[in-house]
Amino acid sequence: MTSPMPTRKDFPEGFLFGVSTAAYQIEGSRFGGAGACHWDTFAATPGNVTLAEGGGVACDHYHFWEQDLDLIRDGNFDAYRFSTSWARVMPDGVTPNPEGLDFYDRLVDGMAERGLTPSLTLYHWDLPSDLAMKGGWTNRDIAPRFTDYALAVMKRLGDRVDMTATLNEPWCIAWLSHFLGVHAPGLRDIRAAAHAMHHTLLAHGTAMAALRAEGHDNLGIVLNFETAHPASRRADDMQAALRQDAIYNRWFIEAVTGAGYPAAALEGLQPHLPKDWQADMETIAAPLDWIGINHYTRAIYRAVDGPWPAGEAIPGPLAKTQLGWEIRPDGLYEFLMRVGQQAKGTPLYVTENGMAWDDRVLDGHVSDDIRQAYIRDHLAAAKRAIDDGVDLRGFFQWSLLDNYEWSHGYGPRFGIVHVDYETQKRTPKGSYLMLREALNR
Ligand code: IFM
Repeated sequence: MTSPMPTRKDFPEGFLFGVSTAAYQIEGSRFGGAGACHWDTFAATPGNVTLAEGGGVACDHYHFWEQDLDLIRDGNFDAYRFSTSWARVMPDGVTPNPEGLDFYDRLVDGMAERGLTPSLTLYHWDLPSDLAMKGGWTNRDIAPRFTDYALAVMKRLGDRVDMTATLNEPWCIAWLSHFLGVHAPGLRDIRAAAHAMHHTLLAHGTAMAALRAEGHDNLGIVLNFETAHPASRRADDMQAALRQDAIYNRWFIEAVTGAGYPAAALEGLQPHLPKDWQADMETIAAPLDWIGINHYTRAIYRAVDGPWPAGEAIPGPLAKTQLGWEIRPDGLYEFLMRVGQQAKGTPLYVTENGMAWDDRVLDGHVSDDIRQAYIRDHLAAAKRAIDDGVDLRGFFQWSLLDNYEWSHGYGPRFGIVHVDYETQKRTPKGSYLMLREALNR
């Protein structure tokens, strides 16, 4: 049984309903003078990405952006969460590309013309290759480089964007990419991972201070959270789940809210962290105006033999999405309550939530009943958290469009709007029509 669809009037006055995207996943990295980024080369390396697909063309949003903004406006959404591509704004990582900044200028003006609130994310994973070659997130120098980039973007757009996040999902930037090796640069090395776990946060804190010094406000960070349940009540399985929770769900939120790194993660990571990391913790705990929560699924962990943090995810019993991710809306409620406590006084946003399905266009329509149920249940979970006292200010669907799903290529379809990648035709799915009706102003 699924929840009835909440409507706009079930949420507090001024609550922002939006959609989210990310530059590399939709724009087309070969257009507009963008430089190479580490995803271009990661994808071009055999074995990393399904069909070795990259973001060269993607949804060609670089040319279709007006039509895409029209879709957001016509869906009765209030806000658009987008990211700027570092490799488009600074093709070599340091030198501004006026053509790239002009593109985002037009995009933000286009939002204003359509009455949409712009929510900017400065880094959603397209690291310029020249910086990747210098060690990327494993090199401490990334903090000043990222800060310069953030300042350049905000100098141009800061007068018109309403809210700005430094990083999207530092767990993915650091752990998924340097320990699990699933995302660019595809490393599997605990020292590289520990350095990236620290340097993402150092870059965030350094940029926050610099942006504030320039008078920018409404600054935050977007973190992803995934429930980690133990496979059994056995002590070693419980330990594996707790370690996973510490690395995934505690490391970043505790550091940015001033609680430091959790002991359950330091136990294994401390020997591999950069020297004198403790001296950076104050910078990392820069005051936040808001926190973004991305939530999709839960995972079940069991202990395995091997060096720290030894544990592996096993399939769970719940209904699953196209990617095999379990559907569990209670997890969203639980994390909203948990982060609401950890960051008391800081407004929260659900900055991403959605699901992949193998959607097809039939007679001009895309029926995605399973996504409609997913959206209803997750909006109901968010409403429950608000009713229970959480200061939640908005909810962004992932994603506006079907798009490039990183190492899975173009197979998984997360959009509420279907994209035909041959013709670039956009077809609103049933979920888009359901939301349009529920958000009717
Ligand atoms: O597509 C991604 C997005 O880039 C970051 N958050 C999770 C989404 C689905 O995997």
